[in-house]
Amino acid sequence: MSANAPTQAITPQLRQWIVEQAQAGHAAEVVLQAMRDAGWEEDVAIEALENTLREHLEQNAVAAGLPPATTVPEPALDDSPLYLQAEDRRVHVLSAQLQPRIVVFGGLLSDAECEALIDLASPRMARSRTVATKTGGEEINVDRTSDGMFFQRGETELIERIEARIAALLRWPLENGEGLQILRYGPGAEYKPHYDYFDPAEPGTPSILKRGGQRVGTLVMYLGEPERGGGTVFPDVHLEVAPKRGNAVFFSYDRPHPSTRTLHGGSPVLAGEKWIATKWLREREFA
Ligand code: PD2
Ligand code: ZN
Repeated sequence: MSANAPTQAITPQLRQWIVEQAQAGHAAEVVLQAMRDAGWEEDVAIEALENTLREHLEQNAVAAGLPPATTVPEPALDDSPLYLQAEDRRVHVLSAQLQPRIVVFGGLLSDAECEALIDLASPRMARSRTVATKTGGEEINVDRTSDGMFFQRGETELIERIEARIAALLRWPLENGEGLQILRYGPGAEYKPHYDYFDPAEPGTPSILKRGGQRVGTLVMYLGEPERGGGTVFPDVHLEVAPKRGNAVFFSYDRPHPSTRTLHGGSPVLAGEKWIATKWLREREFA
């Protein structure tokens, strides 16, 4: 747009026209070309299209009874970079998909960092507990046969460094992260498919949400490779991520609802031991 061109206004009539075009099944490219032909600046037209359709979908979702969408962590992938500089480390972008948002990173952690985390956690491992959504307390969960522990946020210099790296990579405040959770899966151990957000229908959820609000994203970092098995699976999209040491899988969910298609699990370890560190990200400061 030239400096002194009048800003083109996105009127209610234009929004309605855009929604009608989408409902009639016209592709975004076709609608965009029609707007260009009518004299709309390209960047204004794209923004109007994107915003209008996003708002329209959100209105439909809420009208259909879904919880409202919220802002989620998001790495800077707009111009398809092969690497992202995350504070002190250059991280590889190995794969990215939009819906659901799932990104696989390579080399987020060094081998030495993975080993150090395992060594720090080992003496403190106990059979995994998950938040008991019925009461807001903790419980042993039969769906998770791994052992685990939580670090405090910033507990050691190493953890502080990794947390700062994650905050930069995912562009999400460090303070909104839960403490790192370490899990160890031996042969046969698994984590059955589940959602990481707290189910709004469970009676314990309101008390959990007082501290930091909903979970909106998960980063699973692989610290120790099993020999076979132990991939992270996303059944709704038929994806399995290999648990390669130093790599990580990130996914986000903008509302606590299965429509996010973020059902995921840790498949059974078939041989060897799998170690992971999970960073769950909340909407607000997790104090
Ligand atoms: O170990 C995994 O791959 C896994 C699978 C599902 C981890 C988590 N969820 C988690 O930590 O939330
Ligand atoms: Zn999970």
